[in-house]
Amino acid sequence: MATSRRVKGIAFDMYGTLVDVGAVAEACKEIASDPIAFNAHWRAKQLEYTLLRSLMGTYQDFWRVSEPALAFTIRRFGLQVSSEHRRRLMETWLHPKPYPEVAAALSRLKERYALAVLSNSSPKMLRAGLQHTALTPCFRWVISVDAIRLYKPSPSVYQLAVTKMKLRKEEMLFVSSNSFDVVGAKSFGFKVCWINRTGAPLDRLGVKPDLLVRSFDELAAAIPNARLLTVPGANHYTILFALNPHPLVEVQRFLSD
Ligand code: LAC
Repeated sequence: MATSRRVKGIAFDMYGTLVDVGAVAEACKEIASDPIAFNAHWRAKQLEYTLLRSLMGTYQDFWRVSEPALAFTIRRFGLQVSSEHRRRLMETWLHPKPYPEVAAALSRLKERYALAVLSNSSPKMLRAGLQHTALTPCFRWVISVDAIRLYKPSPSVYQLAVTKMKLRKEEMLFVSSNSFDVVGAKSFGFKVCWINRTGAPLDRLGVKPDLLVRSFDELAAAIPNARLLTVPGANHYTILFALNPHPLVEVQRFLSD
């Protein structure tokens, strides 16, 4: 028999989800002839270093991981970059831009749900980024992996959100635009919404999100009337039932993919 539980809390990834990391690509224009490729490489290296450091048990915070990832990328692209330019590039992480619809959608969601940020980023970067975007008041918790010195997608990180928010796993929705984070959170046991703005393919790791939307507007429209409905045996998918027809169509299309 199906069981359903109301969503009580929502935890959000930060970079690429709440705020636009494309803004970092803008800054890369000053040093690289292909700033998009440069930025993508830097971002991939940053992620790789978080994974490697988690596996090696040699945690350093996200700022300290990002600097050597930048140095590697500069070398990889054969560039000469002054320390002043490097500093400016790093500082773009402290001044991100929120996606345009995020603030209004969070204000709506905040009325009904306890909201948190759960990020691989360091406390200093999170404080600066949330202040810069004026999103700080939207969140009851800002949770950095720094507390446990491990990075997402380690299950310990998702458990940290459960512990801090004092909710059951089943009462939470996790929202991310990053495919690795979507599959990590889903595999931990969260209900997961993937905000896929670009139509990116999902990593093939055997799990899929419960809800697929293209923006925070679609998320905010979908969930106020939603119940999380767990249907045993239905390919282990949990379908987020929404009155708004549009995301539901997307979910059905996605689940049958
Ligand atoms: C986050 C980025 C670093 O967790 O993926 O906010």
